[in-house]
Amino acid sequence: MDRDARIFIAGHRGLVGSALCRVFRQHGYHHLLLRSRQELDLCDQFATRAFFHDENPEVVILAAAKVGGILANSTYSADFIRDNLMIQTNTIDAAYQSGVQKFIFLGSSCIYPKNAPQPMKEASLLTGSLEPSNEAYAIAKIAGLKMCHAYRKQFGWDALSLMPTNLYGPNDNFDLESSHVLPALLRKFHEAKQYGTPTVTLWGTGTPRREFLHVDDLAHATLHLLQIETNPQSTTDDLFNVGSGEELSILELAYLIQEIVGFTGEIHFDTSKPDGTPRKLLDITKLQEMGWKAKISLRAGIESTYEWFLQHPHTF
Ligand code: GFB
Repeated sequence: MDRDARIFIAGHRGLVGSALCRVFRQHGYHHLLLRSRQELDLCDQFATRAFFHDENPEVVILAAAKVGGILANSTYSADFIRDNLMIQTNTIDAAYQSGVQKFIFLGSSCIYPKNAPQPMKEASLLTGSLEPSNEAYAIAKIAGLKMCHAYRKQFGWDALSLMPTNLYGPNDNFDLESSHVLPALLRKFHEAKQYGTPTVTLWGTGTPRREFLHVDDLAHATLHLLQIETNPQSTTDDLFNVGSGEELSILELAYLIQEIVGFTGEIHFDTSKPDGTPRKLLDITKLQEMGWKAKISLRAGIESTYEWFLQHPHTF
């Protein structure tokens, strides 16, 4: 990919978009087109079309999305399906119509069936029912990747879809109601240590297993795919899992975060809160065979994210 390419990173202030900006700039990609939500509302079809018409990006990475943890997903399912369908439909179509050469759609590992064989291959898509707690979000993401697939098939458009596992890192959401588990536990253990609280309460039973990926590893995977020549005529190679290949239980994650933060009290469980899917490990063979693998260990990633959290107290 040309270092002068005009790259639109949609959602550049979020966890994923900010990592993309960081990593792309490190690699010399300087012509990044960035718009805050106030400057460009991707739910607005006319504003989105006008932006593409005026700015003519060559490459687009769609990292703008309505996202959240298990509770936000199940409580606000209408918001999750509506906003994501609008953002992605407007952006994908406007990008195609304006002549964008390469498009990357970002989804999530929750697109795969709840009971898919583990680790989950790309071929598991649409082979069974989804996990109910995030079905609305998953349906929107499936629609997005299928829309990219259809544009590729009908128009020969070079659109790829990446399905990352549970992400974490700088600029994550640390709000205890709407966040994912990793930032929530960093904050809970940190505040318990700070205020001398004897216990920290985890949601659910602690037994579900999850795979975590530092968001900078996802940004490198995205760059890796953009730098490889892919065949826009191929309709089989347009969906890629992105993960670390390692999983652990939520309780094991809690022990690790507790140690990194230095909390010495007890862990309790609030079993009135949902566990969600029992296991969610991605099969990453496809991307590995193309020469990519994650580099940041979970411990190192949590340590640096905790450092970031301490340096950005205004985020919580
Ligand atoms: O990260 P998380 O919210 O989402 O929760 P999912 C993962 C697991 O951690 C669940 C448990 O079993 C939670 O019950 N958990 C324990 C906690 N303590 C906490 C806590 O304090 N906060 C949170 N949030 N969880 C999401 C999907 O699923 O994963 C999205 O809802 C998306 O659609 C995302 O795909 C990556 O991993 O269950």
